[in-house]
Amino acid sequence: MARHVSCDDIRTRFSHAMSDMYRAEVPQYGTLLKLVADINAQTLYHNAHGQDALTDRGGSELARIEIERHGAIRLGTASELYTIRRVFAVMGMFPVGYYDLAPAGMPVHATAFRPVEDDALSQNPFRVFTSLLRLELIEDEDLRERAAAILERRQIFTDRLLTLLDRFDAEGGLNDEDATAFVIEALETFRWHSHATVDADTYHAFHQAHRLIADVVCFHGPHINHLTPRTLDIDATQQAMPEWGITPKATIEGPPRRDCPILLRQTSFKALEEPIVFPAEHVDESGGEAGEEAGTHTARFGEIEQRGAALTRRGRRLYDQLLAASREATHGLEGEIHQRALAEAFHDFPDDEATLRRKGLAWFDYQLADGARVADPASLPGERDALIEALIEQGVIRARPITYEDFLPVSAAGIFQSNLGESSAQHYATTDSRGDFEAALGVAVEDEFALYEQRSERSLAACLAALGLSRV
Ligand code: OOG
Ligand code: NI
Repeated sequence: MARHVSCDDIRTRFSHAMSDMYRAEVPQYGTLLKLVADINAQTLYHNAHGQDALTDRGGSELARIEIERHGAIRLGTASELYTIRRVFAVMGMFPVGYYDLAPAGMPVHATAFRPVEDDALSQNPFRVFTSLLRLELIEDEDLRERAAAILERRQIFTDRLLTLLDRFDAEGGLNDEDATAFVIEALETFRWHSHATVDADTYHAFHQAHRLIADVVCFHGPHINHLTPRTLDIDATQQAMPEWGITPKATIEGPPRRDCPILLRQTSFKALEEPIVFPAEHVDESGGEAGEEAGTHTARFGEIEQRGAALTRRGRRLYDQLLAASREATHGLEGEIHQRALAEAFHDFPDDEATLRRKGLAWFDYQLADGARVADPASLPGERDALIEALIEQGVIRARPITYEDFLPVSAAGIFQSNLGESSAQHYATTDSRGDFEAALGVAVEDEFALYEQRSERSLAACLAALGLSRV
């Protein structure tokens, strides 16, 4: 039997193919890639510390920056979500985290498909924020039923892709020829379709209920709506965007600029108004397309992100608290003034690595320093935390923040909103719908905190074992 291509390789082939497709479809994305590459090169040149932090994990973090992207799609039905999970599994991407956007006025809930193992993440941490429309939140019963019927009729996966998924599940992998076919077929699901599947009146009725509903229901498939490169300096990138002919949204989502970056900071540029074609409302006698109507749709946009340290549950609680408390102080502010007010509001969030580690606010990865040896094992403290501190102090092990690989619901809502229009947020009664989401998905989503904890623990255990100190 022919050898299987690794899931990591299929993911990389796919993310390159997707990037090429998106660049061809949305030329501004190509401009954004050049700008980010430019800023990253400058940042590395001017900031030896940045380079040090990125090269530390065997250079992997630096290598991955250039290919690192995340994208987003919006699905319409439970069965689409179920099948997309199988598609991503072929690429070594698994659902991590649950994001309920209803409290932020978006009728969707979501997960992020991404690699979870250290090796896979360092090869290519490609992620796709995948949301599912919550039809039950459409108040108008008639509209709700029409949406369900339209979605029921569409097939967003090619037959050949479905066959390849069965083969992957049966044989545990795909050979080279099948992997190539898989990338081509899977890409079809993410492609833009300029022909709407419904007439203009139907489109406008959904659009009126919520712009997101029109975007999900009225097209042949869940077009990729952005692909986001990772910048090492989001403030500089945001500032340079206008010179490159790109207009960013007014504020950067997420935590403020800090010495020790945490979580995720994001900004986007406005969605494009793109020409679309509505099919004829009534096909004329001759069956011709005389009634086709032209229109426009705004869905696809550009985004950049800067990633920092993953926070522990305690760190995340503090972040959520400070962000909520900052609302009043930052309300209505934009740009630098907004950043300054936000930084002020985050004054109580420690901003050095040692304190973040000692207070258990962020996750760290532990590595033995080159040629590390414990001079006098008997003198080391017995208690685990004290032992770790002593080993770090003696330069035997080094602790580095683990990069945050996930998303932030408040920021995601901000990104959705800036692209759908501020007026898009509606008030939805909040019900616990995680169970529904997981039932549709066919599995429970992985807990991101548990994943970070395992990675941290594994790296620490490996250090202690190598030093012969595993007894603690
Ligand atoms: C997804 C928006 C969320 C992010 O980076 O937080 C997102 C969407 O608009 O479909 O991509
Ligand atoms: Ni995004």
